[in-house]
Amino acid sequence: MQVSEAVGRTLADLGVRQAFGVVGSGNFYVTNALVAGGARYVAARHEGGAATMADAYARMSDSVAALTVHQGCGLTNAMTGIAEAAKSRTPLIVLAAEANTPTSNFAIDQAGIAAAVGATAIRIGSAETAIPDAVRAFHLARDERRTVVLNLPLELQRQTAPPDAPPYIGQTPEAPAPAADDVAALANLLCSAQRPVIIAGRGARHARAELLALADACGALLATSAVAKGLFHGSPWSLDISGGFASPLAAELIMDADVIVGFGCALNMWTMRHGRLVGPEARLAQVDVEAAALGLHRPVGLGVVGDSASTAAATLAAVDHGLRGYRSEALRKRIAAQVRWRDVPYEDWGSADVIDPRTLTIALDDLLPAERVVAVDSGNFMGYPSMFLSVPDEYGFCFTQAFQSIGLGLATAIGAALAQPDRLPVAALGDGGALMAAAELDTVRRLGLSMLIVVYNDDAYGAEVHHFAEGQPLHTVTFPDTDIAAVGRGYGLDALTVRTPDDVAGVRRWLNGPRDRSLLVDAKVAAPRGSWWLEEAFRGH
Ligand SMILES: Cc1ncc(C[n+]2csc(CCOP(=O)(O)OP(=O)(O)O)c2C)c(N)n1
Repeated sequence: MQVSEAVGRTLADLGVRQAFGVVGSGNFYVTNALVAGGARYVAARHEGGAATMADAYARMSDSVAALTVHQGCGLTNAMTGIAEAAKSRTPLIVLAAEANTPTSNFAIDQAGIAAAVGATAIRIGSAETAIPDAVRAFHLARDERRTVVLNLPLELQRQTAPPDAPPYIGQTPEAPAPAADDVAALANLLCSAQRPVIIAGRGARHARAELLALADACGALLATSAVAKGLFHGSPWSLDISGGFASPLAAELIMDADVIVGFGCALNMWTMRHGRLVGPEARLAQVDVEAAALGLHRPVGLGVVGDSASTAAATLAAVDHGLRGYRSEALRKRIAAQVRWRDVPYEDWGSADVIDPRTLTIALDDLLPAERVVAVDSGNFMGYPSMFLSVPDEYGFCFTQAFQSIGLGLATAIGAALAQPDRLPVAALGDGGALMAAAELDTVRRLGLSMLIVVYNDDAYGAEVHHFAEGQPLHTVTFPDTDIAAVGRGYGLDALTVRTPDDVAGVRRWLNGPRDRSLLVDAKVAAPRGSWWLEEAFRGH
């Protein structure tokens, strides 16, 4: 078997089921070998899109995904998405062909650029080590949650790899169990709290049941970081997202907490609003599988190394049960009536020409089936879908924002749609992010997805206009009106221009079927001022 074939087959045997990429001469064979081994391959129209599709697929399927790219320029095109995946600790394998002759036009320092964005670089060292190298890449991705760039030197690819034993798959090693002293300290902290709040992050997405039980025992309220939105959906004690997207009531209750425990959550500036959500008397604790994560973003009085689910379960066994904590019947009613953003009164900015983005998003929340997966791009608009659309669980929201790049939202929605095929995929984009990634509208059509793409179109880089302009001329960040609905039709999608609440009826008609094509909504949105959450978030940007 040739090296390229052996690598593709090995990864497929290890369980890589989904790959995305752009095929060129150098990654042709390895991609075909992956497919021959049983993986599905999706051809994106740009490597940047392919990288984020793979990232989102991995996040929403809890599996290792693959990205396959041509040597040199294929990899550089993918770098923004790779950086996002690496910062998010997404288990992803980037199969990157590599030109090793310095005079090749494609030659660059691939290990160097991978390392520069926080990915782990591995090279197939020889034909003899091809299979063990591929196995190592897989284990680094799955077990250490690394984004691994596996470089495949061109001159090795056609050599013969010696047959090797079938790859050892094994289980992901057990996450560390918390130390007994730490569990006792955490239990004491929670038992002593009058108003405890548990905040779950990405690292606790698997720990819903354990955290709900622990919160019930000690009377805690529950919130998530943005990437874990949906985790506590359905609990009457859920405050939804903690941070800039928190509703006024959620923010008030978190600020009043006397104990905050982050499970698998960095408690970073976004989740804690630069610390403003931490009251002066609040005691903080943090649980994470990695010691280095404890206290990294803000000091914590108690740091526990441990897996979120097993730590929550062990702590449950150690706390007194039936504590009242933060909970009361009056508070339950207040949360039910006020915690959702859509229940917060606002003055509508709409006119005959433009729709208020809140009115639009609330109307969509009413229309769309509950079983949905929402992907959000970056920009001034981004809070509207994040705050006004509810999602059924932690697989209902895919937030590729660790690198704060615009242009990742559409590819995120594609990857999430394939990982959650029974849900309605919703891509929420700004006009800037949508046009940056428009090539992937072709991928949406080709895959036959039934996706709702909502473009919050203010004909501007609204984030810059509202948050950074400070008296600057605006011609570098504003654009003439663009008919993005026509762009969508050009790619073979259904499309609709929305200016008023009545126009949203077109979405209902599409939902009623046959939905054989995706629908792009070009929503001409009112943006008389910047979004309040970014005003706050960008202080000290
Ligand atoms: C790749 C990249 N380029 C530039 C930026 C800076 N930036 C942040 S938000 C933004 C504007 C986005 O515009 P749009 O998608 O229309 O959303 P809006 O802010 O108007 O709601 C820009 C250019 C970025 N974050 N990422």
